[in-house]
Amino acid sequence: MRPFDHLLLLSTTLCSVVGTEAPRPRGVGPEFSKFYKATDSFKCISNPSVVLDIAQLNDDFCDCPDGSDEPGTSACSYLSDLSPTTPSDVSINDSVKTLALPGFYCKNKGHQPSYLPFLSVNDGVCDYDLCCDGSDEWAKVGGISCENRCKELGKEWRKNEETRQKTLGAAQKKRKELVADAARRRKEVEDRIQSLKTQIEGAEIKVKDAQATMLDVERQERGKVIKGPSKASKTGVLAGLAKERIEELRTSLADVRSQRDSAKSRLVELEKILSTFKEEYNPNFNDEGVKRAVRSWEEFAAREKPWEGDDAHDRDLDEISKPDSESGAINWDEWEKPEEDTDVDVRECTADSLHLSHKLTFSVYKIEEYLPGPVRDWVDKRLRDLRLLLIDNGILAPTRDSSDSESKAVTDARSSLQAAEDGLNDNKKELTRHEDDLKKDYGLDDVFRALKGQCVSKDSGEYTYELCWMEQTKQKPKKRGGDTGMGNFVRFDTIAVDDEVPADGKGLGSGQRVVLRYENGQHCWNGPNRSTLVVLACAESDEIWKITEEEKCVYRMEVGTPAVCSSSTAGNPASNQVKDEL
Ligand code: MAN
Repeated sequence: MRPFDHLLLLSTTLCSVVGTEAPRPRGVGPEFSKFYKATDSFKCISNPSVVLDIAQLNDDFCDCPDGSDEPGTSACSYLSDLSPTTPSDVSINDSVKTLALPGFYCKNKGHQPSYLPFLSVNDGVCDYDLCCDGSDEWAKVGGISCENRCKELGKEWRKNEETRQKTLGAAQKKRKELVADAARRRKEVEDRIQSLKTQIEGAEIKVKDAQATMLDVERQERGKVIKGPSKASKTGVLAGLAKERIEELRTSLADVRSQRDSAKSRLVELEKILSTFKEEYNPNFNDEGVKRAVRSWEEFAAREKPWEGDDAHDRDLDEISKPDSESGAINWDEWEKPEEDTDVDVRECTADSLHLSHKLTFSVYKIEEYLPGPVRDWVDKRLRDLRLLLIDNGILAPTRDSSDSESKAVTDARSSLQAAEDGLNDNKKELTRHEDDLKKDYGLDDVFRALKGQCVSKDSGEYTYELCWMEQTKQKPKKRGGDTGMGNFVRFDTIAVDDEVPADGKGLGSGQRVVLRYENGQHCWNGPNRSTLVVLACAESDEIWKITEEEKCVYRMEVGTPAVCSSSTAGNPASNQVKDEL
């Protein structure tokens, strides 16, 4: 416990009274002086029916069931609800045995007044942390004498207090900035929601329009008359034929080359045989046939140069023999792909498309050519409408593209519709995300909205630990290996703590503290999913003070942050902010 901390309030409210009060019995604090005004008798505070002689006050014998007759001794220090009933209690119905006084009152002039537990009164120990004036050892038990150290301790305390107040001031200022930042962010989300709602309205209209266009284009498409392959599709057909032809030639070339190569090796071999024959035959034998053969060979050898390959030509042949997809010489796909269908002249609508038995051309419509432009357009439109009407009523079969593939107009309409629907869905998803975000608990005054996603880390042992506000906690090995998730933020909570605060102020202190619970982290071998309890205390800046693994894979971080430096609204999980911080 930090000495004096809980007495700050007491000191401010009592100091003014102290000067005007009549002398009080030893150990009585100013707020209880009213019970000790009588000069001849004393009524126990919680049991006023018990009236004692004034001499029984502070006589080191516990007479009152609530111990109020011994404010300056330890005689009643044993009292509690569980204390056995004493002979003096017997007559009292419902006697209150809980101590009526908070402890032995130390005036601590020059410092802060304080109450010391009765058990420490005259125990032979100077309790300077609570009783700097040494008044607790007034009986000088064992010859002990506690000097008054209030001047020195009070000075030190005031100095520290000043620093703490400054730090607290700075921390509270930072919190205000965080709250303002959080409000800005909330406003941004709210504004975004508004604009998304407008965007969604627009996107819905776009989708409707795209749907209507799609239906219309499809309908128009059904009503289209095909008059045979267009110029563009003729190119495609030609490209297909050319591709086939080239493939044939390429295969033949490869065959011819392999035949040539085999003939070449046979020729080389035969030339070798003949030249050996010429070297080795016996000219002294008068064999006319042999001589003729040698002569012919000599003539052949003189006339024909030995076979020499042409490497460059062969390389060219290699290149030509490669498929076009590999050599990139011609991109057949580009040529074969049908280009945009040109619209079709209804006047040349054939009987095929009308499902009539005879091949009949409506060349009669060419009469329009004699009409003026606007009239011709009007007639054209009427003809189209008539055709659609016939199709819609099942009188005429809808026209199919000869390849049965979708026309560019339909593809375009379909992609526009898809794009409009995608845009609408994206907007809706984003809207839901922002609306959910606004409903989310970001702590008192929404303050953690400003910190969301920011991370703080600290080295501890073989790991660096990381805390990302409202997101996740991680354990990162310093040497090698991946990060380990120690939990994802789930909610705020509060817990009671009772810790010493070190001289640097980086500790939780005592009281209710806001905590962030991070759960469902990486699974622990032979254990639970990792989780982290992040306990917060007020500090000037975000800092992880301490990390412990309380049990296997259950971690606790003690963290300082300005976000919890003041309190106002009650009821919010994060509203139990620190009142006795710093
Ligand atoms: C790792 C770390 C430790 C944890 C063990 C459990 O070494 O995450 O914190 O205790 O795994 O196996």
